[in-house]
Amino acid sequence: MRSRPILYWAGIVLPIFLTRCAKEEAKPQQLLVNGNFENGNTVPTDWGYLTEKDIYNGEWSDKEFVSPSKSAKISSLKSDSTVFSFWYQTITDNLPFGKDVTLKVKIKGNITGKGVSIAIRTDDTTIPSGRAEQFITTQNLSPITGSFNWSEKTITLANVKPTSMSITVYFIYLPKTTGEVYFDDASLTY
Ligand SMILES: [Ca+2]
Repeated sequence: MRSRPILYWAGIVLPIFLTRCAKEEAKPQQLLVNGNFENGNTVPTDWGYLTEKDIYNGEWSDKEFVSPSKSAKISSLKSDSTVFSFWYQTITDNLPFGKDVTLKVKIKGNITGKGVSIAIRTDDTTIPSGRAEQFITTQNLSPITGSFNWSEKTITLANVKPTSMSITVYFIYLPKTTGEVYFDDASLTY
């Protein structure tokens, strides 16, 4: 049998390849708003910062960033054995039931101790309340601490429950930590 010319095969393989690419481009769907922390007046819009005590400071920083010219910072000069603090955003629209959601964020840090973690939780209420329906964190999987330049961290929560009414993402400054850390260019996709 004579071999087919290359263009023959290109005519079959290329359309399949291009169709695949088009499908890939249809994804991923972005769930976070203001993931680059650029928008806001005195605080970044759509993000919140919470701490139990003021020993940990959350700031909207213009000192360090990946996308110009802002990021979310947490810092502390003093370590505490129980207190933690975090930046967070809660999503209630267009929840991807039954899908896996992946949180990505770029982090730069100069921290000692337990460090930081990133986490995702779902709730059957529109704001996080009581026990999470689902929860996943990098805390014990892959600790983030030390001195490091901008690097992307990621975690995936599998199979969002159809009873979910909200998904919340967290960038957490853990107890027993000192130093400063910056978060930028966050995304939550499925
Ligand atoms: Ca930014």
